[in-house]
Amino acid sequence: MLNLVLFGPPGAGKGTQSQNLIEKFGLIHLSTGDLLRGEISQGTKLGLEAKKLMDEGTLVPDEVVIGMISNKLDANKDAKGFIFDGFPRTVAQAEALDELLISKNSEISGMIALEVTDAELEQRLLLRGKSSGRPDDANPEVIRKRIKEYNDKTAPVAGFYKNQNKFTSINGIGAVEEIFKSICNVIDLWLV
Ligand code: B4P
Repeated sequence: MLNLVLFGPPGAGKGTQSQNLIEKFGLIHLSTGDLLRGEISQGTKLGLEAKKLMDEGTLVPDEVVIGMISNKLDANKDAKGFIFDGFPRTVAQAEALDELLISKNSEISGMIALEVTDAELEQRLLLRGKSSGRPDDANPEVIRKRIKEYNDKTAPVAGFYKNQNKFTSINGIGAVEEIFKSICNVIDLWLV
């Protein structure tokens, strides 16, 4: 089973690369950002609570996102594997994910981190904000808050996978197809 954690700061290209990867490897895409936005558009209680935090660039509580992922794993028992996009975003989420997978006789194959400079991230998110309608992309202050949340709470997750010898970092700046090739080269090594 191929279980990939696609990692990187907001706007690094995790969602963009996931779209190509699900096609090539037949994986289920689990994006906590997309799942939360789905709750918001359906107007659920969870969505209403998450919206306030997301609009200001703050992470949603661990138990909320862990619960969503747990439900999705249960609902896709026959999957060939998963791409975890935007999850885990804290060390507590990474520990919970390991436990969930162990209980299903599975494990993370590896993490691939997309390296992108803060200046490039800000530019990409502001550009997307012009057309996406996402409140968290439209405002430079919120974008900086998201990058700070990443540096404070999410960056340590890389260490969690480094300790397990499951961490690879690649350059996330350049043409989308070139970055996709670099990711595939790493996955091919795992599949040997
Ligand atoms: P996410 O939805 O995960 O949003 P993201 O980090 O902005 O996305 P991504 O890195 O996927 O960027 P993309 O490919 O779209 O999170 C949003 C919020 O949800 C968080 O702030 C948080 O509040 C909450 N949340 C989500 N998961 C959580 C969790 N686990 N725990 C707690 N809270 C959680 O790319 C961005 C832009 O760059 C696009 O416009 C794209 O076209 C462009 N781009 C991509 N690759 C490019 C390239 N190579 N060159 C130029 N542009 C490129």
